[in-house]
This record gives sequence, C-alpha cells and structure tokens, in this order.
Amino acid sequence: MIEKATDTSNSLSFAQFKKEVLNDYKTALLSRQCSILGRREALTGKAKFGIFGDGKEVPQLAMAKAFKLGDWRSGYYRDQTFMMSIGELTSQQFFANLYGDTDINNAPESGGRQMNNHFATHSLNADGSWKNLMEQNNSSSDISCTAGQMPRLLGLAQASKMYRHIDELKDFNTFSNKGNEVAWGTIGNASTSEGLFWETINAAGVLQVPMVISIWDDEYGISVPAKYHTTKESISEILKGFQRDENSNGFEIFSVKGYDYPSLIDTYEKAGKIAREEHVPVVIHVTDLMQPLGHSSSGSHERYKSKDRLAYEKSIDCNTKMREWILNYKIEDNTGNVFQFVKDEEELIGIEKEAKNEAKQAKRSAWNNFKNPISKASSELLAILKEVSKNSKNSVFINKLIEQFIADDEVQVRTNLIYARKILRFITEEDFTAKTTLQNWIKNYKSLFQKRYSSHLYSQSKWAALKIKEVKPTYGKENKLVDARTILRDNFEMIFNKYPEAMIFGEDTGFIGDVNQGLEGIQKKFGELRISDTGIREATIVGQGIGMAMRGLRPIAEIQYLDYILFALQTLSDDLASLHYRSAGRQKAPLIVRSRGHRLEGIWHSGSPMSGINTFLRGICILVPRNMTKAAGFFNTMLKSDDPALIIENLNGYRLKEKQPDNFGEFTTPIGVVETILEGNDITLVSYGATLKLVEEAAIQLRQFDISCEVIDIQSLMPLDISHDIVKSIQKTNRLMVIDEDVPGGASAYIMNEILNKQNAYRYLDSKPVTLCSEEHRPAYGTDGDYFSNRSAEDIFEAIYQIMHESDPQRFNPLI
Ligand SMILES: Cc1ncc(C[n+]2csc(CCOP(=O)(O)OP(=O)(O)O)c2C)c(N)n1
Ligand SMILES: [Mg+2]
Repeated sequence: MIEKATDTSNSLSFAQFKKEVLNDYKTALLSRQCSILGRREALTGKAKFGIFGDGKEVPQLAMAKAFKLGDWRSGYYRDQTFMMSIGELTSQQFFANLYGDTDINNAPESGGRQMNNHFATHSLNADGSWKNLMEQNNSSSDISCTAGQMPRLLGLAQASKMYRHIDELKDFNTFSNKGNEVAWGTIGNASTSEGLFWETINAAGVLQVPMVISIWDDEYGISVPAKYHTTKESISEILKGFQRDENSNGFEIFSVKGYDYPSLIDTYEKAGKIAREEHVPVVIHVTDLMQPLGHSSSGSHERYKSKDRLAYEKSIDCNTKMREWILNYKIEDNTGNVFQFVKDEEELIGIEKEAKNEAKQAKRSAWNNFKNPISKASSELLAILKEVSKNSKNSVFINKLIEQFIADDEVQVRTNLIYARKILRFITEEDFTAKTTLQNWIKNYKSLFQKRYSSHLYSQSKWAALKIKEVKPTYGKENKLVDARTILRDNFEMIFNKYPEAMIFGEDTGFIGDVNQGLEGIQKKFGELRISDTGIREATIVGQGIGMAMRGLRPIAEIQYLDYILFALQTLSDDLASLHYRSAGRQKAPLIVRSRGHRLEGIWHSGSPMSGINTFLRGICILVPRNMTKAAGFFNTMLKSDDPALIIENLNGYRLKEKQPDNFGEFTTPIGVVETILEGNDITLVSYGATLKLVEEAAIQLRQFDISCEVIDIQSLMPLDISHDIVKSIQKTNRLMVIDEDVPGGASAYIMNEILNKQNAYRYLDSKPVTLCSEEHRPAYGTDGDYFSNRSAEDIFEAIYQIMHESDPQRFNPLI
C-alpha cells in the first residue's frame, strides 16, 4: 500500500526521515545482538550474570526521540536500547558492564559494582562537584528491586515543578531551564503490582508533575503470566480512574503496541509534550512486547512458556515487525514520486551484518580492556613469585602453587591475589628482597581494588559531612530560656531564607507547621510549594526527596514518627543509602530526612528501631541529637554538606526549655563527634537520644553513693566517634556501659563493636563491658509500659552499682 504524503513532505525531509529510521533500526539490531552475545558470555562464564533488553527495543527508540537534554530517566534493566539510542551506552560499555570492569572509564554505570544493565550517567565530576546537568542526558542510577525506581522518579519530576515556580531558583540553570525537564520512568508489567508503583502514581496525580511512565508489558514477570499479576490483566485498563478530564486533574494515559514504530513515535512525542508543557503526568502502556532470550541468564523460558506462546512471541518481535514496516513502506508525493526507505531486502541485510560485526567487535574490545590489566598483573606477579621461589627454602611448595597459578584460567583480580597471598605464607620466616617485593605488590594491588570496590559509601568531596567545621551556638547576655521547639522553628526560618533550594514536606508539615510546631508559621512565610503537606505515603515522601536532591535541590523530607520510617526503609536503604556507592561516586542525593522518635510510649510510638536503621542505612549519616539546639545544628551542618542524613529529634524534648542561641542558621553540630556531658572516674556511660537524660539522672544519683560516672553523648550514631574519644575516657575509668532503648543486640551492640574492636578499648577494661537495653518486645503503652519495657533511671543506677559492687564488694554492698 502506498501512503499519500502531506504537503510538507519533500525529498529532503524524506531523506532525513529515512536516515533516522534506518539509524534507529540499526540501533535496535545492535542492541539485540549485544543481548544475544551478552547472554552467551554469561552462559560460558565470562560474565557472572546477564539481563538484557531484548524484545523491547523499538518502543525505546521512540522514547529516546522524545527525551531531551536535561531530562531524567528512572528505569530498570530492560532499557539498554534507550540508553544506546540517547548515546549514553556504547556497545563496548555494554560489555564492559557485563564483565564487571572496575575501570569507571570503561564501565561508566558503576565501575563494576552493579550487575549489568543497571544504567547511570555521571552527574558529578570525579571531585564530587556537580556537572552541568542541562548539557547532558541524565539517567539516575538503577536498582535491582523492581518498582524501587518509582519513588525517586516522583522527586526527579517534582524538581521541575520547583524550578518552574520558585522565582529564586531562576539562576540554577545548570540544573533546569524553568522546569521544562521531563522525568521518564520505565517499569515492567509485573512490577506494577508493587505498592511503590501505586503510591507513586497517586502522588504524581496529586502533585501534577512532569513524568512519563512507560510500562513495558511482555505479559510476564519471569515465569508468572499476567493473570496472576494484574486485575483484568491490563494495567492501563485498571488505571483508567486516574485519567484526567475537564473537571479534575489526573494522568494522561496511552496504550500502544510495542512493535508499532510509527504509533510509538507519535505517542511518545505527544506524551513528552503534555508532560513538558503542562506538567501533567503521563502513563504509556506499551503492550505486545516479548522476551526472545527469556528473562535473564539464570534460566530459560522454554521451561515455562508453551510452544504456542513462544511461537506467538516470535510473531510479535518488535525488531522483525519494524523490518517488515521498513520493507513495505512506500510514500508518494504530489508529483507522483514514490519514496522508500530501502530499495530491497539486501540493504537491510547489509545493516544487519554491520550491527552484528559491531557487536562482535565491541565484545572483543571490552573483553581485552577487562582482561589485559589483569593479565599484565599476572605476568608481573609471576616474575616476582619465581624470584621468591628461587630464594626460598620452601620452593617445593611454592613451585606447586606457581604451576597451579599458570594453569588457572580464571580472569579475575582475585586469582592473582589468591596465589600471591598463599605463597607469602611459605616465606614468613625468611628474609630476602623478593619477599619485600611480594609483600608490597600484594599491599598495593589489594588496596587498589579494595578502593575500586569500597570507596564512596559516604561523600569523599570537600563537602563531606565529616569535613564541616563546628560552629558553636552563641548566646546573648540575657540567657533566655525558650520552648525547645521554637529553636527549631527559628532555625528553619533562617535556613529557608538562606537556601532558596531548601524545602520541607511531609504529613502535617505545611499548614499546621508539623505536629510539634517546629515549623509554626513557616509555610505562611515561604509558601505552599516549599513548605508542604503530603499524603500519608512515607516511601514516596523519601522518593520525592531523593529525586529532588539528585537535581540540585536541598529537600528535607519529614517522616512524622520514626516508627513509620519502616514504610520507607526499602527506599532509604536500597536507593538513598546506596546511591553514591553504587554509582562509584558519580551521583549524589544530599537529602535530609527529618523524623522524631524515642519514648512517646506505645508499640508504634516509641520510636527506637535503631538497629534496623543502623544496619540498613550505611551510607547515610544517622544523627541522634539530645536536644533541639543540637538538632538545629545538625540541619545547619548537613545543608553545608553533600552527604545524606537522617536527623532524629527527641519526641519528648520539644516543650522542654533550652537556652535560645542568637546565631540561628549558623551554628553547626559536628558529625562523628561525641560529647562528654558529665565527667567522672569510675565508669564510662555511653548513650544517646532520650535515654541520655535518664543516664544523666542516674549518674547524678550515683554521686551520692560515691560512684563517679563519665557520661558521653554519642550524638552521631553513624559515623560514630571518628577521633576515638570514648576509648580515652575508658583509659581513665576502665569500665564501660552502653545504654539505649533499642532491643538487646541492637544499636548498643553496634556501638560496643565500635568501641571494643575499632577503638581497642578491651585493653583498658577492668570489668566486663555491659550493654543495657530495652526488653526484646516492642515497648508497651503508657508510663508503666515504658517503665517495664525500657530501662529506667533506677535500672541504670542498679546496673552501674552492680558493676561497682563486683569490682569492690567491700566498698559497695549488694543492693538486692
Ligand atoms: C522487589 C523485587 N522482587 C523480586 C525481584 C526478582 N525479580 C527480578 S525481575 C522480576 C520480574 C519482573 O517482571 P516485570 O516487571 O514484568 O519486568 P520484565 O523483566 O518482564 O521486563 C522479578 C520477580 C526483584 N528484582 N525485586
Ligand atoms: Mg514483564
């Protein structure tokens, strides 16, 4: 069939169109070839694991066309064609990622830290400073947890809204051009069953942010077909209630077949325009996709798909369909000239050959780049080992190992280290030059790769939290005592004046100024955009924060009570805490999460699930200020820093009196620094947060009984006591007790490990080091529930007294 061209069609624009179509087709083919070869590399053991974008190539070409510089992607492992199409993934990089090349220049996604196809662009220079994000395509770093990309997507989109509507952000032009950037999300059909998907959809509808979510629907989630995933087996069908209309905001929803190239291009263009211009979220349900190679290298889909299903999938392969479309396409202009993309099939076969060769070549180069430095190190090492053997009395054993080393064909850094380290064991008692050479070689080689795998858990830039200098609060002559919550409030006012890029949001955060009035009147001063109320949706509150922080803003996400942080723990742990690490320092989200906890008395109002937080959130500063001045100081510190933080305010501290500082917005509480709040000689008591007051109370009572306690406030649970001040106290007291309101073996065990193992305090102990924690169950309701669930001042008194009794029974008679 010959289509009639419109007036605008002429030979020049057709030539451009043709070039684009054929170029797209080549990208789709190249991507498919990479998947095919990639799978083989994984199955033959050259790569550990492989997951690919086959069967989803064509819609991604269309998405790439609508994607503009400065835009953001938050997607998942199927997006390789998109990444290739926007020029952010070469086929060589594709293979380098697959092999786990630790050279970030070869494998820019993560420098070998992530499985393949976990895409990321670099937002940061090597020194941690921001790049101009408007001059590049941006992809936030993927995580493996399906749907985990959704909360972040919300924030990436919301940033545009902030940049469009907040006048003071006009000059932030390396991050935004008046908020014209779209955040593009992708998710698999099966993963739309996750709560995070629905939470994000609802929040985006409420917030009206520029995001376009593509759902790649291949009717499967690994082996499980759609009927087990989705009501009515159609996500666009059940999303219909979100469709906007004349009377209400909502989404624009499209459904399009994944092999229909022209319709896809049309749909993506429309979707991009709606999101970009109107700031309305869009869902594109891309149906009729498939997986020619199955889910991943871990299995084969022939196991669970019927022959009919496999044949059907083959018949809708988007690349084959695109080929057919190209071959059949004919268009005639007004003068009767007929235009075609290709003369005949031969031309396409030519392109197909090119794509195959390119993929093969890319694979080879990537493998060589991965392998050569390892082989070079092997040769270097071999020479050293031979020299060692020559000089050693144990050459019989050493030669055996050398033989095994030569025969070992594993191409991994560890292979070199395994043999080097095993051989070193045989020469401990000997002394010759080659031994020193081997020792140094091991040290250097190991440390090089240790860094490649372990750097950037926290910021290493000049804005690292640990580098922010302390500025003490200053007080006027009058020494005015005020309600502690007003210290936070007045400090927040300074913050929002000082940083136009700062904003705060959460449940009851805006209009009433948070449940404890720490933001009283602030929304009136700074507007509903910057000081805002949200729905009850902790995960996407955090996601809003992550996405906005990744785009140069300084969000403060409020989780109303610490107990409810568990709803957001997955996002905090998998996404925020790992972001800087998993991108090998090339992305950051300096988000501050504000929460309040400790001792409101009740199973879900006690607020001390510290051990979970502590364990899951490595990579985030966990700050536990004992009062509101300290808390305000932490906000000021973190706003100068590019590390993320969780600041936990003391629930029962808001109405206590504190001295009013006069340098609001300026004073800082240092990170990783403990504070001795009571000096003493007999025992060191280490605690934090609300428990600290009880510890102090007990310590004062113990003085009456001749026991002198040194009380240390940890303040910063993570990082903890970087200058090892606690052990200095133990050198004096020779006794240690860690007290908190977490479960036994929780945060106190972590603290104990830091003190005993990292600070080597065991050397100075005269008594058994003790932890004093809550009961194992959640704290029961009410004052007595607290008294019997947590440790009281009496419990603390007696526990300390007991230690003193054991150390000097003559002087301290038993209590009970
Ligand atoms: C939260 C979570 N649960 C389970 C998995 C294991 N898993 C990986 S991919 C996958 C299926 C995803 O299917 P779908 O969303 O349709 O994407 P597709 O792979 O089909 O493109 C599952 C269950 C995971 N990665 N994350
Ligand atoms: Mg699927």
